[in-house]
Amino acid sequence: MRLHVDGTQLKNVTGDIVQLKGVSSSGLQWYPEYINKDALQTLHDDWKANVFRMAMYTAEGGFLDGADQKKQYELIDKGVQITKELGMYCIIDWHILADYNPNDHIDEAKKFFDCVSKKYACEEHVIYEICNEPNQDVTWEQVKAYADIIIPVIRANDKENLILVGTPNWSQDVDLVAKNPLKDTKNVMFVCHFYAATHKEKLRAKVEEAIGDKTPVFISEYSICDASGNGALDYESAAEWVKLIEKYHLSFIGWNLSNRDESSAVLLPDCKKVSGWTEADINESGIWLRNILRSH
Ligand code: IDC
Repeated sequence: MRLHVDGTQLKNVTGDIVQLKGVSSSGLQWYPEYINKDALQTLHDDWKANVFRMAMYTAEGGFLDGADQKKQYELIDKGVQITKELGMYCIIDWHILADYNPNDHIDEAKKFFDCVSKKYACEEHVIYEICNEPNQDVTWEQVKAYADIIIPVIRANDKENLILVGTPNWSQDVDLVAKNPLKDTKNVMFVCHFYAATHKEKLRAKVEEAIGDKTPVFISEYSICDASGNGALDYESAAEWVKLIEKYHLSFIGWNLSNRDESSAVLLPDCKKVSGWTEADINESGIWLRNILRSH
């Protein structure tokens, strides 16, 4: 179960390359009901997912904006326990977005990651994602300053588990990482997100540049619609992304497990089931995602 980063690759203890593939929750503050054993079992058994990402929004009614923090911690606990039972990995995602500069809530982030890394230090399947998508004018230097504080907080409790670091420009600028490396890069990977109808050759070139510079890249969020999480699906662009994913054995996680009325939601808006979905319950992007997961 234990993972480590070797060069640009994620590996297991025997040194085999590991490709994590799975699904991300939507905002935990909006859709807590999908954090249940049967749902994750469906993703594991039927979708062939080996990782589940828990997107804990900080703003928009999330952890730092009115959500009951105890309940958010309990949900994470539940997800950690269920994924362990199922032999899956899980990602605890500090989902900054509207609150775009991770440094604005660094004290709260320190407290949060100190708490979860203490709790889950012995859980080899837990992965920490310390800032979903820095955006607006936030620079790599600002993200680095944040990461250079949060990573030691985690490492004081948990020496090994994988840590994912979001990159500037809504987690696209992975090419900047090598120009000014973090202080501690052990078992750290850098996040690229793509939405296939919006992000194409230019972003794929950044990923290739980053990997060429020895930066380990992890795709913790993507969809085949546009960057709003909605709009038409772009199968052609998505196929190019799949080629890149295969070429570098990149880990990849589809956005998002919900029945929200948007094309990135993998369930149909009128699907009320919280597990055990059949093809009749799944949205077009979900059908594509499930096929991709099942064939990798
Ligand atoms: C979107 C959700 C949408 C929600 C919106 C604002 O799909 O329902 O209203 O957030 O909170 C991201 C973000 C992710 C976004 C997604 C689509 O990480 O939170 O989810 N997206 O816009 N980055 C690029 C796209």
